[in-house]
Amino acid sequence: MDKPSTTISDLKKKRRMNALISPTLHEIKFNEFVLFILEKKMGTTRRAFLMELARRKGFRVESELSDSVTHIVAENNSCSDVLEWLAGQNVGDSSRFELLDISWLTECMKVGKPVEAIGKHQLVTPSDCITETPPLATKEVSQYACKRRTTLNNCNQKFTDAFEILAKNFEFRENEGICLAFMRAISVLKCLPFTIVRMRDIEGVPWLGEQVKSIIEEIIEDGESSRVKAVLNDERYKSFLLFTSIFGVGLKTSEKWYRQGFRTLDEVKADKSLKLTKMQKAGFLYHEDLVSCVAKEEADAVYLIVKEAVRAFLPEALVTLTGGFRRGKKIGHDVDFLISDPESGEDEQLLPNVIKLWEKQELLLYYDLVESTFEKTKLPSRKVDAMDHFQKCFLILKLHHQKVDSNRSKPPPESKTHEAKNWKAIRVDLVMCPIQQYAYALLGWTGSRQFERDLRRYATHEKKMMLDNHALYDKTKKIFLKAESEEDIFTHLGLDYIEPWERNA
Ligand code: DCT
Ligand code: MG
Repeated sequence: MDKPSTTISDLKKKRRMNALISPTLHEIKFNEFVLFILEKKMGTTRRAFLMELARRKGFRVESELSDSVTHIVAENNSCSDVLEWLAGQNVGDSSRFELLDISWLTECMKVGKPVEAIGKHQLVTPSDCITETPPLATKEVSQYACKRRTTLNNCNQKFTDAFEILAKNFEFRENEGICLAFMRAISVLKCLPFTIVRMRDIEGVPWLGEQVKSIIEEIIEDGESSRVKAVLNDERYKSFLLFTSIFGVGLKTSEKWYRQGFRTLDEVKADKSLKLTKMQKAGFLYHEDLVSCVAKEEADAVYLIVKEAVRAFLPEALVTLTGGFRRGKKIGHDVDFLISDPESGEDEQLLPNVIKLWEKQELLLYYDLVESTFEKTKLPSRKVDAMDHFQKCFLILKLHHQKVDSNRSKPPPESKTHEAKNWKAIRVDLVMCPIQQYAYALLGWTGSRQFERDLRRYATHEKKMMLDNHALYDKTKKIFLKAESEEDIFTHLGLDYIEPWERNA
């Protein structure tokens, strides 16, 4: 029998759908994104729902694949699926579109604004991540992160995300050994220029033990790891994740609160008998801002504020953005700066002066000034994770929206009716170092942590040298090696120079 022609109920459904799809008048808040949501493998109803939701949140969403579309969002489609579909759409050069997975849109909807599209959100084109045969003999992958080039283009995010969760869980259980094993696996997987699709691909890759391999195998076969799933449901893991998200709360405090029976932040907040440190009080007060990551645009705005304040006292001072942002990251949990003055050499008064200035300008929400304990003759620390001895200040700064790039500076919509909060709290680290130590401090504060750990391990085990954020000591010659630039330090160590954006190990 033929399929019956369109019924009344079909027509009604279609009308309902059209009503949903046709753009209702919502204010467009994020002009830099023009979205198109792919119906293929998603279905009309879900697509209509998502389009409406995104429009309500202030996104511009096109019903048709018009010339203005910048981002295509797809669900359950691989990059090749989308490219194949685009090929049939007669849209010319399809490389102008950013192809994103639905997980990106979901995250945007959660926070009510665009989040940065990172590796896991991107439908990576096959040319970026080769899936056929590994292009390099994996035996050539060094055991040292400082001998590998690791950009932000992570072809194995599916695996590294899983291991990040497992590593964190062992960190929460204070099992450093297994935690480090997972961190090393994450680090080495991030440098592979191909996506692992079969176990043969990782033959000879260092740091992938039996445990790690069995998890990789499970993810290849089932798309997920049962161990990761169990951790995500684990009560201790969930509570520790919440507690440690508070600035000033580490493992010790989390353990204490967990033992006291707390499981949520509201439960902690409700207990008025708890003694919180000054840092934790600030942590709770600005929690919402501090957990919403710092965007590059915000980091750039903070840079201008820091530079202006520093130069008010030391006009010749060097102010350098370090940490993840120097490695090219588009988001971070804080903004790190290294300050040095070629003129005065050392100026212990600079940070106190900057603090006073910001207090006067009402920009300072919290600060902790740590005095220098640096001694020029001291040998570099043997500890891989030792803190350095420079004078530094950990602070929370008030960043006014108007200081950030105009697109992002729009206050949230409720500001029209309420007294608006027109700023965001941002975690900032300032480190002051003598100019002679500048190259070492810069290398140390640029990270990543795993890169730094391996630089020190390499210096110790391969070169009989000792490296930290202040100096490099040659144990055979019994001399400190001077360096004017990071390149000098790599040369002293006999390493090829690795650019900051290749240190995302
Ligand atoms: N660092 C280090 N050892 C530590 C702490 C920090 O080598 N124990 C270095 C590495 C990175 C740099 O200092 C800045 O530290 P973070 O801000 O914690 O790291 P990040 O890479 O900037 O990451 P995020 O984007 O989360 O701020
Ligand atoms: Mg940082």
